[in-house]
Amino acid sequence: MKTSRKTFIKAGALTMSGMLLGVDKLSAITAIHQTNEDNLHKLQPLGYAYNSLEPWIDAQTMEIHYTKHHQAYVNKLNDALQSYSELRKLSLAELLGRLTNVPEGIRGAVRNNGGGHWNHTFFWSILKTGTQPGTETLKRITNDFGSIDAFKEKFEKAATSQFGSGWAWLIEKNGKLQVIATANQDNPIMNTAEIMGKPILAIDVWEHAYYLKYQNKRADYVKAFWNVVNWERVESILTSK
Ligand code: MN3
Repeated sequence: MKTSRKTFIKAGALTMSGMLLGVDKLSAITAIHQTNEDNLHKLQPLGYAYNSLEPWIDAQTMEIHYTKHHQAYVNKLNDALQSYSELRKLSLAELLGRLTNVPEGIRGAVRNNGGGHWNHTFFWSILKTGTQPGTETLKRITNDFGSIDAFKEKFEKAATSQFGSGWAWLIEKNGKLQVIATANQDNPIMNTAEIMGKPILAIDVWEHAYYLKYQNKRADYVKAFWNVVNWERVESILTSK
């Protein structure tokens, strides 16, 4: 490996120090850390049953999505990092926040699979039935979008109009909320992102996230998503420094 950890961190820190502070804290919340002695990334426990989000997201989709798709991102990320012991010491958020410093030979694999691991870990954490937007969430959304309905409309539009596979996000950037979409497994904590920010909420619009139940009707899945947003978690992310 040509890039030493010190050089790698220094180069990243020059442009990324402010942002990294935020994402490192976020990664602590979502516990995306490789804690074993081999520094391997691991699939985190889902924390709820596969059928918890029925009828809006079906148990079979959840099981395949988590045990097959998500696990595959984790495995391929570990494969890519196999001969890069220094990079394996970094948290996933650190790795993605300094993606441009990752050696070119594995950068694509880290972007796709590290992104896939981070995005899904985050996604599982913001899903729950039966919650309502909190006080701060309502205040911030109303302030930046006009109303909760105006926000939902904007988010749904980003999710349905994302061409092919990708994600729609609610992010915070410079203290303001905004809606963005990313292709494939890209996300707003990557330093290659067009718009970087702190992820507050996200929806996976890859077909594997909805096809078994909704087939080609992505818009129906996106509408149903509002029934499974964990607003308590959104409130906690929004109010965390
Ligand atoms: Mn997915």
